[in-house]
Amino acid sequence: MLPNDEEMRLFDKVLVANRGEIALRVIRACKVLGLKTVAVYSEADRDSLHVRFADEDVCIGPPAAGKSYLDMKRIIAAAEVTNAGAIHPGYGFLAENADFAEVCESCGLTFIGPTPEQIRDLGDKVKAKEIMKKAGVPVIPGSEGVVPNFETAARLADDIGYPVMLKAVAGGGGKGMRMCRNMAELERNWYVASTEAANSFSNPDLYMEKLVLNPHHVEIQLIGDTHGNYYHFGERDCSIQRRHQKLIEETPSPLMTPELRQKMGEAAVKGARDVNYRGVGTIEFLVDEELNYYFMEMNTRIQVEHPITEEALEVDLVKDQIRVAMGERIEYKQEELVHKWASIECRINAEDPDKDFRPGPGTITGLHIPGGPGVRVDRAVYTKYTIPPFYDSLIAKLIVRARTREEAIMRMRNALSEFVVEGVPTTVSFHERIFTHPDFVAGNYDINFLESKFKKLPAGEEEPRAELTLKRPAEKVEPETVTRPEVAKAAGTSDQEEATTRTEK
Ligand code: MV4
Repeated sequence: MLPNDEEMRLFDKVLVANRGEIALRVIRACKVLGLKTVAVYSEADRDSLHVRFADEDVCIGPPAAGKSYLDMKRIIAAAEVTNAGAIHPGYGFLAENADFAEVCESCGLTFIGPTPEQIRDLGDKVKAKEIMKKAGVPVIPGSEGVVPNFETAARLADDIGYPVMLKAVAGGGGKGMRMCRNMAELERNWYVASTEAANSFSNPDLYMEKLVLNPHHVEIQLIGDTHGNYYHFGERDCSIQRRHQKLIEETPSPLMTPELRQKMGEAAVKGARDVNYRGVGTIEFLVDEELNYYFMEMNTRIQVEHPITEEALEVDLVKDQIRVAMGERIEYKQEELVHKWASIECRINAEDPDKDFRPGPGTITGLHIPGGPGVRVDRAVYTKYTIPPFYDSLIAKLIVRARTREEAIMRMRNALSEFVVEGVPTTVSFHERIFTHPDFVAGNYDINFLESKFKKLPAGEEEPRAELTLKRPAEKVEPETVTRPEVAKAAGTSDQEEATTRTEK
């Protein structure tokens, strides 16, 4: 039953306030929904695919992000001259800028995302923690909000027990965070951390948490519509990170059990419901070796790694996100939102792993994109495309899916071996090393994997290689009999018919 008119946020044209693969991804979802699209681009992106495939395009300025993709006035002006009724922010840039969401709404534009208040509150690390704690979501033991001075910090740390983490309220993504193993380190770090926070974030406030040892970064994908419907789409394990940059994401997590997935999913839905969350969102948790899970942060945007959830559960999250903004009801049955596949994503960046991942922008002189059943490559590059130096270095997201994690790893290895990019350095070879590492293959990793198990080897020393022998998966694995980390085979579908090449062109 459609909601009555005043609830429908009708628009027929969406301005995509982003670039690269996510801009293309949003354009594709808009087309599926019969919506017109407007691309905005900087002079550096004149030859980009998102410009080519949008119905209309507007140049919004010079290459510098601050004068283009981050410039609210230019983006709003582009929406007005093209008569777009909605703006999709993608990820990064202005996607989690509450002021931008507010300006859109005040200009009569639908911001495709949560309300400005939700972006503001859930983007505040301390407020988000308070909201989640009130909703009954487990949070990391620590201070009740900001720690006012060192004396209080010392007393708190004694109560919590070392080691503790000092975190800048305005920090994030690993910035403004310091571990303290004892009082001496706490004293030293207290003054450094608050000065650093004042300088980096113009806010010196710190809060404290017990250190969660050797955790996994496990995030839960959720959605809420404007009719009281909330769902979760299971987890993504994003523990393989380098300097807080995610490199590999997978679902299901090797750590997960059906019981833990249900508990974490329900906690995430409860948190969303308690704030009437609108749109798609992700709640990040730290999960320790005893499978204790703690709220870490909430992301109020569509995330880079959303495709593995789409592939594993056979959903279209970006389409759902836009449908919520149009006022439609999202009608899933939570019990049907289960893994039909295992899915893994590698971020292929134009960076040189042998030169400390130094970005290597430039022209792609040769390109072969892998394919075959269960292979999807979300990208906005093409042969002779020039990767500009002004933005991130993402070339493509290589996503695979298969009925088991083992087979997905095989598919990923093969796809990586097929992936040819000439003219710029890439991280393909680095990913190939990870996908043959015995600990990764065994699912035996946590956030410290790259630092601890992937150290630079002395010259000439060979890395351990894990050979995978594919166990013949059981013909019909019914959901209730799914064991970790097997995934349920969707009843009645055959790999071949389902696993068509899902390469995003
Ligand atoms: C932590 C933690 C351990 N204990 N908090 C990293 C960035 C931001 N998301 C918070 N982070 C962490 N907070 C406590 N109490 C470990 C990390 C952390 C981390 C978390 C997820 C993924 C990768 C990480 C790498 C280093 C540290």
